[in-house]
Amino acid sequence: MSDSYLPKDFLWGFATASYQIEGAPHEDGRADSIWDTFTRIPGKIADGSSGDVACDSYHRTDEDIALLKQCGAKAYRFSLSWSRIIPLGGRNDPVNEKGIQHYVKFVDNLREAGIEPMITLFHWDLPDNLHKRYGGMLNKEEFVKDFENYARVCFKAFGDKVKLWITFNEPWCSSILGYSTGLFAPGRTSDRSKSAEGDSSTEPWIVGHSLLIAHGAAVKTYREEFKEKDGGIIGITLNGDWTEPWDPNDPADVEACTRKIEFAICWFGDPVYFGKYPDSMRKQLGNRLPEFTPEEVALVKGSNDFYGMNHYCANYIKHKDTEPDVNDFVGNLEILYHNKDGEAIGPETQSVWLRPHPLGFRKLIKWLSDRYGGPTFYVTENGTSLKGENDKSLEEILEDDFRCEYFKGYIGALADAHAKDGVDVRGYMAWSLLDNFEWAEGYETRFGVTYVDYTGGQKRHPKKSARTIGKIFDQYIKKE
Ligand code: GBH
Repeated sequence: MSDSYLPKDFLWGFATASYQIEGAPHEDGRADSIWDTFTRIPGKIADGSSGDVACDSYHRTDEDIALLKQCGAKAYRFSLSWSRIIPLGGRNDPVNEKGIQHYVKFVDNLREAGIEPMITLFHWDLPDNLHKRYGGMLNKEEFVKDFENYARVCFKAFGDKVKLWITFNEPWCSSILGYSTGLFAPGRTSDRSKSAEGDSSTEPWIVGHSLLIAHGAAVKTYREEFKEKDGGIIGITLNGDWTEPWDPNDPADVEACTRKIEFAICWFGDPVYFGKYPDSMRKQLGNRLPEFTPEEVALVKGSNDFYGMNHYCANYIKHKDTEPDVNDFVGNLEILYHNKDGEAIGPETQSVWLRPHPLGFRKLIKWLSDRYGGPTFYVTENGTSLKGENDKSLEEILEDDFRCEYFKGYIGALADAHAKDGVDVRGYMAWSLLDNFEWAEGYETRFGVTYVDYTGGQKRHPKKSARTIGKIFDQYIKKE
């Protein structure tokens, strides 16, 4: 055991997202989100599934809270379904009291169980009507006003009970996977073999800009109208992997590592902390990357009370000598799982992109802490799938030692970042409380510390990792 530690009042728990767990898509007045319509398009989801039932968590809030308690969780990060709260989405559309009441009760029950709620306003499930009505996230003017209105409705309804707020989960995914590769809703791309519409040379950058301004607008509203009374904090959650050079002796690979992080993370982090996009992005994308007006800089710069960090893995990076393609979004480089000497960055999991490399967590959080002047961090997601898990017997699945080792490695690395590198980190949410609808991968990939028996009455079976996380934190969190 290392001598590293985490602070006394460290908040740890689990994370989920509405569309991935709730089901009940047409209950109590909910309308379609872009994920409801996207999953109906043949070929978009690996197993042809959707979130129609998912973990049925809409009807099983008591069971989910009981699980959290059993794990010893101190906090729970979940997202609100905008489509339950304002089914048609817009600022002039009706607010759905039943949707609000569902979450009020849920938040009350969490608090009664001694579990601190952390709310994500937007985890990708945009009301479909806004997408159809005016182009959704592509339409900055309309989208920013509608998101700001939705955020205010939520602050009003839950602000007295909820002290931790996240505006957007992983804007990179909404922008790139939704508007460049088309792997995620709404599935736009300029590649006509994948979709009939879109222009991936411009749209992802426009969408990213809309999300940043909408984040800034919601934070301004919180600070002006709620913060003093409710005393909470608000930030944005950014995803990003660590990078190691394919050839550490090649300065071009070393430089490409930084560029990769700038394209993946600083695209959003730099505007929030510095009020501008990274130079490397401006250089490659030119005027395809929107400019901030002075009013927008004022909204976005300084808009984080904390940095929400989602982190899963690391990659090797190899530079490219060729001119960047107009559809490139990674920074004109190759992302690899092996280095020059053939060494793997980490073992395989069920997710092609996810190779565990715990030391990368410590390095990345320190790197971000240095770049952004030592902000407070909340780790809002961290976890792993496990190769072949879905094909194993229940008995084997429940002994998920690989996932336990993952959490030991990553939480240990976080404690090192805190105790040895001086990073100000105050919370950690494991992804995820439950196996759930893993977006384009459907139900075949499982990330839960709890096994969900989708065909066996949705029964929940805690895996070994569900019990292990609490023990790990017990070792690291200072007692006094
Ligand atoms: C998180 O994103 C999400 O917030 C969460 O909802 C999800 O369930 C969890 O990951 C597990 O996947 O499609 O090959 O181009 C993590 C960051 C970034 C990981 C995009 C997958 C897509 C790789 N994600 N990445 S690919």
